[in-house]
Amino acid sequence: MAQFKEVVQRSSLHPKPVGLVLQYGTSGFRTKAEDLDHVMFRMGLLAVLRSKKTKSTIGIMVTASHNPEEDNGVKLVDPLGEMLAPAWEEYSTQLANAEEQGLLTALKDVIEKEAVNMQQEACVVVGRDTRPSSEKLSQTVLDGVMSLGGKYHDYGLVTTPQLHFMVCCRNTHGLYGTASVEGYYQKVSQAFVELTKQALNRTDDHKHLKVDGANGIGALKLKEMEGFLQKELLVSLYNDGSSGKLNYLCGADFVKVQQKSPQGIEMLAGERCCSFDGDADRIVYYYNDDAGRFHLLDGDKIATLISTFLKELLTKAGLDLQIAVVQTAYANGSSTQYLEETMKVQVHCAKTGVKHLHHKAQEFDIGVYFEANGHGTVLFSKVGEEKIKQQAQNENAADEKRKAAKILESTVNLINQTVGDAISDMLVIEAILALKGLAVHQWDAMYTDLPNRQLKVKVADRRVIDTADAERCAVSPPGLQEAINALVKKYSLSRAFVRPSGTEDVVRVYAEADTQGNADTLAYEVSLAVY
Ligand code: 16G
Ligand code: ZN
Repeated sequence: MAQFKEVVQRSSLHPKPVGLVLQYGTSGFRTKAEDLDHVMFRMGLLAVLRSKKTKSTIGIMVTASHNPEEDNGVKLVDPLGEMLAPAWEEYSTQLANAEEQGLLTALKDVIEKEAVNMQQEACVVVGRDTRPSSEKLSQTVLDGVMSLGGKYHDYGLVTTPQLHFMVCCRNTHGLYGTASVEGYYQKVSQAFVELTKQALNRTDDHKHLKVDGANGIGALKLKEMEGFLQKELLVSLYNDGSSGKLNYLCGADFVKVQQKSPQGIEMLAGERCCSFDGDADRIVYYYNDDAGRFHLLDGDKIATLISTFLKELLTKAGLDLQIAVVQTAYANGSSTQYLEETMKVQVHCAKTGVKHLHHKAQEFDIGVYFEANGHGTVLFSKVGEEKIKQQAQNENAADEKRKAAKILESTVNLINQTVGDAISDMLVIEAILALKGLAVHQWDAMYTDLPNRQLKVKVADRRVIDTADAERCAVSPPGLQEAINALVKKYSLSRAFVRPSGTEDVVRVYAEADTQGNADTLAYEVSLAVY
């Protein structure tokens, strides 16, 4: 077919390095930018097939998130803004790894297996982060899309969650919002302003927030958005990309891993600060106390703040909706205990990786999910959203109840339900702190994190480790879990687990215990048991 002739011709402009093998992992493909040209072209092809198959617009985001500037990556976004379906992750891997002469066979294989109707129209939308390599790589994606006759729209520089938002808007015919960057700013900022206008006695001091933009796309987009926020938030932006290098000594991942403030930000005692990651789908907060001690408020603290706020509002609004928090094994034990025992919120544990948490959170009327690293959001079921809307307009309900339901309604509009979103999460947090009149140290004081330690261990083959129970139990190699159990028993308030990384060739070890010394020792002892 003429269609495929074009694919072959154009593919020769994006040759695959012979022998290079990559895998569509938890965050799509990610490696050195110079090794990704063929992958981009082929993901353009695959997105066209996925679009034909789903009869919907599909998204492609060119980013390597918190990785170093020299890296890049690519992820496909499914019709409602969710992560790509697992079977298609497989196809992505097969297509990316086919040698040049096998490309058509691999492509036709997908068409056949999925019974893709090649007459169906296709539409793909593309976005990219600020990496120097991203522009060219996103052009290559478009080349792939065009060579299979797909239509496209190039959103250019956008955050990952903005691209997810666009995909969802396009496939829900505007119900979720207007599929433009401006539409995103309007929807989110309107909800934010509605919420913060109801916070009493808010001074400029309360409105002030220091943001570390990781020298990335989030900084750029936050600047664009500022005008929409009607001075309800006063942002001082650091690491805005004007001079520093992307993710270098800054950003959410740096702050979370190093447990210290990013370079370039000056923190006065008690000042609220936050960091985005390189594609603005993660956020962590932090502050220095009066003694100059650094305090991190990670995804667990964020989930706790948001779920507590929502639960209180549900009670006030007289709404009987089921709320749950989804965490991973990395969630600090104190957060789980606080949620279950003090807040009486049900908590579930999912495997690491956004798609697992997202999937679990969909089971509830309101599902709050966050990874400790700061990636997360809140999902509302159709029924849940509907009940909230009805109560907000219910003339027969008491004022108090209606008011609480209205706050819930604005919160729903403020949240990007497609994926974790640093900008939207930041505004949710700021609105909650404003409405509850909480200073950052009061939020922090909801519970105290148990000391913990993470280590990576290099092993010959990390795949020999197999886990169960949302990665909290090692089922192979034999004897490993027993060894971990015996080590954990030596300490109090202790817990430890190991899991093979999905993004690096290492085994990750996590341990927590009553003191930092004990957490460190336990992590070290467990890492020895892994060898
Ligand atoms: C990916 C995941 C992130 C997870 C991390 C774990 C997405 C979009 N991203 O970056 O959620 O925390 O992998 O990495 O799912 P690891 O398997 O190397 O520990
Ligand atoms: Zn990211």
